[in-house]
Amino acid sequence: MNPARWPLPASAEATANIAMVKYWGKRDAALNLPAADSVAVCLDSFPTRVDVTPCAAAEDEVWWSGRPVPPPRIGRFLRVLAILREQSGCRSAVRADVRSQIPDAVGLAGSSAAMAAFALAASTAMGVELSPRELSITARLGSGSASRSVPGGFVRWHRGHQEDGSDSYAEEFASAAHWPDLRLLAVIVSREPKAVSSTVGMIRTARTAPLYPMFVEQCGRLAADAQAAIASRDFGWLARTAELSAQTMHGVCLTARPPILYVRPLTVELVEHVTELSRTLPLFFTLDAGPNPFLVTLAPHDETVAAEVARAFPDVEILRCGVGGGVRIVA
Ligand code: 2P0
Repeated sequence: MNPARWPLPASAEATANIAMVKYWGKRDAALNLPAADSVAVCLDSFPTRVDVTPCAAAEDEVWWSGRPVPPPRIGRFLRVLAILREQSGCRSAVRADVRSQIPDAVGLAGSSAAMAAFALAASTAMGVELSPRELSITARLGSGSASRSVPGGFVRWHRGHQEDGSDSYAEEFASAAHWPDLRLLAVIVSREPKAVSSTVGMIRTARTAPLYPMFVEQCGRLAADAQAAIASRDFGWLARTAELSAQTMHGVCLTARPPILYVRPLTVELVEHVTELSRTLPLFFTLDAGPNPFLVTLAPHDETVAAEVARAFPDVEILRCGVGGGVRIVA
């Protein structure tokens, strides 16, 4: 390799992924190694694009929706660039431009898509060829959940056991085509940025919540259940597993000190309404580190679910997605 050739311009796209079994807590904060396995579904819509270009400035630059990413957030991107530089020998600065179609900071996992696309665009720009597993690991170093936006489809992120994180990566266990009827609806009840970031929230929970060991203990079992439920397309089994994972994550957050409460009154009303609807429709909810639930259903019921939710909550916005994704280079 001739380092002087690099960097070259490169662009990549990825979509967010929504966990059915949640990642909440790290066994190593510096390497973003999770305390337990998690299982997620990658979305087919609302991609995030990252363009990496050579930069005349002395230092690397990262821009998000036309604005420079400030510290400490830029540190995640610089960490990934530092690892790639070790492998490429490329010393010149780069500029990365992130353009997300997901509303920013509303807890819809936009950072997972951005970091996955960034890892592919930056590694390509620097001439570093990574296997899918290595790319997932590189994205993980920027943000844990980004490891799951690399493969696409239905994915499991392995906790791994090595101290260096070399066995902690996400892989697809079923393609998007395996369950084409699965539909996800993001219900936006609030666009306020969350008060406690996921990174801070999970560290505080692990340190202070008395119920946290119970949460971690059940993750492995729930991940196995979710994977088996998806493999057999057993909607009811997936619904029970995913709701239990989300409920216990939020329950454990409540027992942290000071308590972490991501839901808002409207979230609670929505969850109650969805629970009522689920008596007659294939439907369940999941909740990430924010007030906006994701609803999961099967086509053709997504029309009915969206209409019922819009009727009961006329002010919420609903984004509809299927399963897809997988990071890719784009022109
Ligand atoms: C998940 N979340 O499994 C869980 C559920 C939020 C709630 O993964 O510190 O932004 O960058 O590794 O990846 C969000 O965590 O945290 C997340 P870092 P990340 O989807």
